[in-house]
Amino acid sequence: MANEYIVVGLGKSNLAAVDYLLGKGIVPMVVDSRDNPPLKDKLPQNVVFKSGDFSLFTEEFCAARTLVVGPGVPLYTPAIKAAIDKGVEVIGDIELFVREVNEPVIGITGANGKSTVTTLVGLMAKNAGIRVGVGGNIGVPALELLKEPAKLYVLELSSFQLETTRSLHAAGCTILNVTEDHMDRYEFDIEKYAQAKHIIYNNACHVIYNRFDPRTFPRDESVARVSFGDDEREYGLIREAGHTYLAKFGRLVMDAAEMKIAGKHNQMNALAAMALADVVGISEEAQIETLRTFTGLEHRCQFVAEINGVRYYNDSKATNVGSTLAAVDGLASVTRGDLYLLAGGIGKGQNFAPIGELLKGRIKEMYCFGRDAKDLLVLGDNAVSATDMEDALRKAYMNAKPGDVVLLAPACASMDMFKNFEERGDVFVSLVKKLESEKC
Ligand code: UMA
Ligand code: ADP
Repeated sequence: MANEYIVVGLGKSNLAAVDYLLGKGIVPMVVDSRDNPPLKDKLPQNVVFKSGDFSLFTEEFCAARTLVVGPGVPLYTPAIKAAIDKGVEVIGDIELFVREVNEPVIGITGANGKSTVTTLVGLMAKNAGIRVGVGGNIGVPALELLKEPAKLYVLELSSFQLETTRSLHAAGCTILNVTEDHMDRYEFDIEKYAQAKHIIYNNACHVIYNRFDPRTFPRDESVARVSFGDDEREYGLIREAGHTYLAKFGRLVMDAAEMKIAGKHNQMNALAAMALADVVGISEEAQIETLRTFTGLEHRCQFVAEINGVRYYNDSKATNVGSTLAAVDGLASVTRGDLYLLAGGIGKGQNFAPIGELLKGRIKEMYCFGRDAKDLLVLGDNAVSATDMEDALRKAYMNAKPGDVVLLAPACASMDMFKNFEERGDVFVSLVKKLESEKC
């Protein structure tokens, strides 16, 4: 007999999906392309697990009622595509989640800033006394949030997750920005990546978009919308007497200098978070309190140490070119001398040319390591090869003078040399600390 439900790819979101389906009395079959995916041991005994290239399962996929596909598995995988062509329902964990909950959902996507804005909105709700669940791409699978029912859900949504979601009716949602990332999953076409992100706006009550990034503009004329951006309109910035204020429709809300997270990109993140908070009625008092106290997430332009007058920053979460540019820009105010960049890893098919522009002035030297270092090394004579991150750091340490900044903001994914961006950041922090102790 055909398996009604097949869970494709055993990552943490699909482990939560298995748990959820079992709770509904549905016993799915689970397949993974890896022989021993790390979470295999967590599957209950009564769940059949099969491993192997997905092409081996084409017939089973085509005979299923529903495939629940993990975000790490592309929908163009031939066996999945065959099932789609046969009319099999293909969904992901977010679709299961939004079908289940009746409470308002806020959805946040974008190439960069998702985790920061998701965290800010979650904290704003919490500070306003609202029982809130925060999850999605940020790391806590959405279905796990059902264990502690909330009155409001704030979800970070990746383009991969949105591709398998169709029933989201967000109370408020945003595409923060669209710059190149995951190009290898989107036929090297940024418009295809943008299209996946636009799924978040379908049937939304309120859309928040970036008025300086046309790729984020809602394409449905009838949807209620409000924008954020770096001018005085709507949610914007007003500059007065040497100060920059976060403002709503021309009204000053708070001095941006009161925020602990720096850089213009974080001012944009704050504006987007306030706009989202407003659509679900989170008090302005809670919004301001959150923006005043939030010190930023780990691995995002995190200050690590000052050694011999040189400041070291960990921005391991900069996994694409846009985020590296934002990090360099954001650190401009603390860089009294030169900036040295550590970059490299898996390039995901991005165009690195904007980093080449920075090498003409803003960046003194860039030390390149990892699988796609060769694509960075061609950007300028001041792009220098390093064998690994430790070698890159040593080189920066040797060259930097008091007042300079050394920044890890790799513009690449980490999985060629590390488990994930967190491990990459942790290794960097411990190497910097080692340098600091050697100096003492
Ligand atoms: N994999 C295989 N074979 C399979 C299935 C998966 O090799 O059969 C690999 C994938 O290629 C991937 C890993 O296993 O490298 C895990 O993939 P998954 O889709 O099962 O992922 P989960 O563990 O469920 O984690 C996912 C998100 N991962 C991805 O989108 C790749 C996590 O985002 C997210 O936190 C989690 O769900 C909870 O919702 C991570 C991420 O890198 C942080 N996201 C991308 C990004 O932010 O740029 C989109
Ligand atoms: P995401 O979850 O989308 O990866 P994060 O909030 O984790 O975003 O930030 C990742 C990195 O992206 C940050 O360290 C910073 O360098 C950069 N960044 C954050 N917000 C923005 C933004 N609004 N625009 C461009 N880059 C940003």
